[in-house]
Amino acid sequence: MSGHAGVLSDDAPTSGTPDAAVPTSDRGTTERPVADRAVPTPTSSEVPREAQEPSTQGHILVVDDHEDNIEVLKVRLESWGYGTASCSNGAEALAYVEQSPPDLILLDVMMPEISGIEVARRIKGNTALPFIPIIMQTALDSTEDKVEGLEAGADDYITKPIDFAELKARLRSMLRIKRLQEALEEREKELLEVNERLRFMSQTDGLTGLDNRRHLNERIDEMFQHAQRLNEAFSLVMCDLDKFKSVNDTYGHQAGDEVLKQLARILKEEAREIDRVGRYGGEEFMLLLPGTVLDAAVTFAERVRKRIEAHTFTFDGGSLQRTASFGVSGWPHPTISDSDGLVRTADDALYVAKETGRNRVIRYDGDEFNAHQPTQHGADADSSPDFAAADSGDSTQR
Ligand code: GH3
Ligand code: MG
Ligand code: MG
Repeated sequence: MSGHAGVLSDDAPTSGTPDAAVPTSDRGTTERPVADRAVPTPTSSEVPREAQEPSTQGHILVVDDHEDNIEVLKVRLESWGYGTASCSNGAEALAYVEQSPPDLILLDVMMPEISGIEVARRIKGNTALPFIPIIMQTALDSTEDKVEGLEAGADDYITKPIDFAELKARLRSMLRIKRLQEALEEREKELLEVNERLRFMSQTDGLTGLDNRRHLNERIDEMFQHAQRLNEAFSLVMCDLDKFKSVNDTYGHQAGDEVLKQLARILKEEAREIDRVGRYGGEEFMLLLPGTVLDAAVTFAERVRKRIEAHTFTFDGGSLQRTASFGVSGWPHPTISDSDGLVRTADDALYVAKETGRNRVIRYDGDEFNAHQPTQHGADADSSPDFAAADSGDSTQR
């Protein structure tokens, strides 16, 4: 910073402050516009140092290492209707601002230890703080200070000795900017919230609160790539309620909805935090199990199957029991090279589970699965693919 000795044009204070009390390096604040000061204002002794009366105009923090400068500024600001506070050094100012961010800071450049420029830099660098306009008080001829101050993040400057009419105008202009900035931030916050709500809605199944199909598909791709990158196992479980149509037919759609919600809750409870649980379609659910080998996924599905079998679904006007069928596939597997392959093979396994009697877990490429493949058992190729329609043994219990 450039030297300031004698740079201020108003070295002779008129407020009665003994000259000796004001170092020549940094003084002379506020005294030039004598005419302006003719307006009777409360004397400094009448104004509490931390006048905190709420002000609609704004709360201004005056930072200056000279008590007399602070007093004169505070008296003036309060006479204009602003609330004020003051700090006499940089460290104090930084602590104050973090504690209770003011609406504006009137900041002296020349201060020992932490300069005003450093204070401005730290305040503007603190992203936790709201936008606080900083008006630097600089020496009249110190272009260097002005440039440095503005680069440090100060929003405006005013030269000493301060012209109060100019100060008043600059305060108003800065506070206007602050209000605009706040309105903008508020709008931005609202937009972010709306966006977040929309994102949630676009990814979530409205009935069960689980991931919806679109989100599941995105997650499978991500998780599959992640598994490949780390060469880590990744399994997928498809779960479909058995004979669910008859729930609707017998008890009505609302009862059916309630059953789906309760099933979703069971699946969520059984899954780990890192698993993804979603509703793939009507009464078909998908579970993505990262870091899980096929054997473990089959064990998991079997546990869920038993829990569903033992569960009594309750709804307004009754209760019922239901079973579910499961298809499980896992990567790595020689015939599975992408996420589509993982979904398809789990779906194929689910199909076999339905075909072979429901209320069971079938693993892709396991013995039971292979025993029911058309290529190995030609006759199967002609069997009806619509197992819902080809309903023989209703395995559900009520
Ligand atoms: P399967 O054992 O072969 O799976 O037989 P299913 O009756 O469960 O299967 P199907 O595909 O024949 O019928 C599914 C039923 O699920 C038909 C449809 O009305 C019902 N469903 C799908 N979505 C919803 C929903 O959101 N709420 C309700 N209540 N029912 C639904
Ligand atoms: Mg079903
Ligand atoms: Mg179905």
